[in-house]
Formats: sequence, structure tokens, C-alpha cells
Amino acid sequence: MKTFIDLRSDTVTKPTEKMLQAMVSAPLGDDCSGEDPTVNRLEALAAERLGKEAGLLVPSGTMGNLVSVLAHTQRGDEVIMESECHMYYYEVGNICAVAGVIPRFVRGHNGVLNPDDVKKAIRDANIHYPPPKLVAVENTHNRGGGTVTSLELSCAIGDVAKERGLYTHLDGARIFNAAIALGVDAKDIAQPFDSVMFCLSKGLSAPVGSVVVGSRGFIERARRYRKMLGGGMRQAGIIAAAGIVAIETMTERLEEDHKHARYLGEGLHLISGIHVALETVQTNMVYFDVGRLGLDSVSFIQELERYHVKASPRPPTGIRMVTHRHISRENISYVLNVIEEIAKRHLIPQ
Ligand code: TLP
Repeated sequence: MKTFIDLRSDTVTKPTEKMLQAMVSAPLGDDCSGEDPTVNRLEALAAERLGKEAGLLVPSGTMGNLVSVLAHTQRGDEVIMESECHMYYYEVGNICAVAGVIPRFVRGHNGVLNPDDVKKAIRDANIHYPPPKLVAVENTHNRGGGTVTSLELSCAIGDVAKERGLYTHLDGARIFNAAIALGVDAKDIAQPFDSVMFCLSKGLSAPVGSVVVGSRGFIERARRYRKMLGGGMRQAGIIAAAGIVAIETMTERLEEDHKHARYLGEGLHLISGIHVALETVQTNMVYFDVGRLGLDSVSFIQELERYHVKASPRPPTGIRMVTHRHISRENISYVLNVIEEIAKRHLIPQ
């Protein structure tokens, strides 16, 4: 059986040998009583790496964002967020359905928020309005193309929120990709935010898990909400062990994924009929459009699969490809040849 070149997401990465070894030998305990030494070590390590007081292991990024919103807000509060952000777009409406908060959208430039627009979105108290309580930022921004918010902009957004007494949360699912792209420490990216969620299970290759970090008081509240949502796990050290290896050994190599994404983006740019917004190729994602080939996302992906290549649809005519540890430069060269072949077959003469 031929294996697929799977560019759907960096979530498809398998644990490393070192992670598997760490998982079998991890000291374990009941984490719901705070007694799993490996979970405690991971939470302390994550907090230290992001410059916060405490950390909380959660089963997924989705739960990490949700417990953060729950811990910062009350029902009926307003959360200011980018209009294409993951917390709104892909988290099943949980902030409304579970936390009972209402989003107020600010459109970013390829997902990157402008602090002045955030400022304008924060309304003065009025009997007619829900009280604004939280500003949420996503870095890197998934639907924006894996785009990066600079330290200057993050700080300015943090200042705007603070001036008006709002909390700030960072969906930093891929914060270490942002750190590599900016050439800074992840701690600096986290600094302007009261809370940060980041994923162990994406480019860092751990099999399961995300971590939320913030002040001790915030993490205590988030821990209660994790329990309420059924995210309290028992011998979770088996997961945390892989997470520790992920943080300690897997962040630097993300640079390679970024180079591969750039190679892919630049190659696609040269293929007639493919439109790629090269300025958004800043980390490990490449979004492109196949509309000029007369194909929609789903039929293009079906064509790709005949060549054993997988990608994600962004309907109606968009495609997302994400580079990760299992994708080599040779794989990208092959994918570019395949797409050139498909494009030649379908290109509609202008
Ligand atoms: N992103 C996934 C899913 O949308 C399928 C992907 O393939 O990119 N924040 C951001 C920015 C994310 O990209 C994701 C997952 C999450 C949060 C949620 O993490 P999980 O999947 O662990 O709940």
C-alpha cells in the first residue's frame, strides 16, 4: 500500500521514539488530585517557558480556549475577537453554547488585528450593551494563512485592553511557530496576554494535549472548569510525558517546516491557474485557490488523492496545505509536479 503525503494538518504528526519511551516510563498518579508528578512537571515547564505563574494540561486546544474564556468571563459578557478566528470558526460555537458569552468581531488583515480597530470595538458601558470583558488574539492565525502578529502589535493590543480593564487571551495553538518566524522567545509573544493556550499535538508532534498558562488564580478557576467539562484526567502523565519531550526537543525544528512551506508557496506561485497569496506564507501553512482551473476544492482534492496527496478543502475553491515533521523537501517537489500536471489538464484558456 502506497503511503499518502498528508498535508491536511500538522495534527497528523505521530509521536517521536523519544516520546513513546518517555510515555512508558513516566511516573504516574491521579491528576484530578494533583498527584501526577509528570503532569505537574509539564505544567510547571510550560508556565516557565511562557513566563507565567502556572499551567494546566487540557485534552485539546478547543477545551483550552473554552476553559480560558470561562475563567475570564461571566455569562452575558462580550469577547472581542478576529472575525475568522479559530475560537469562533471551528470550535462548534462553544463560547456561546457553553460559556454564554457573545463575540464582537474585528476584521484583521490576513487575521492580524489592528490595535486601533480593537480600541474602537470596545464600547463604553451602556445599559443596552453586553459588558466587554476579554480580547482574544490568535497567533499564528490559522485562517489568515498561518500569519504572525508582531510583538509590537501584540503589546499594543494588550495595552488597549488593559486601559479599558479587559482581560486578554492568546490562542497560541502554534505559538512556537510564531516564535520561530519572529526570531524571538515564545515568552515574549505570551507576555502581553493574561492567558495563553498552546498545543502539544500539532507541529510539536505529541499525540494528545494542549496547555493553558496564566496567573495562579486564573489557572485555579480554569482547573475547575476543566473538571466541569469532563477534562479531568487520571494518570494523564502518560500524555504529559510526550508533552515534555515536545517542548524540550521539538520547537527548533519548526524552522524546517517553514522552509518547506515557503518552497511550496513559491513553487505554486509559478503554476498557471493557481493563485497563492505568498505574503501570507509566513509559517507552516500554504493557502491557495484553484478556481481558475474550473475546479472546486473538493474535486481538486479528489484529483490530488489519486496521486496519494492529501490536503484540506477551504470551500468553495480554496485549498490548505500544512507542512510538518513527516513532510520532506522531496515530498514538496513531488506535490508541485502533481499540481502542475493537474493544472495543465484543467486550465481554462483566458
Ligand atoms: N486546528 C486544526 C483544526 O482546525 C482541525 C487544524 O488542523 O488547523 N486554535 C487554533 C489556531 C487551531 O488551529 C486549532 C486546531 C485549535 C485552536 C484547536 O485545537 P484542537 O484541535 O486540539 O482542539
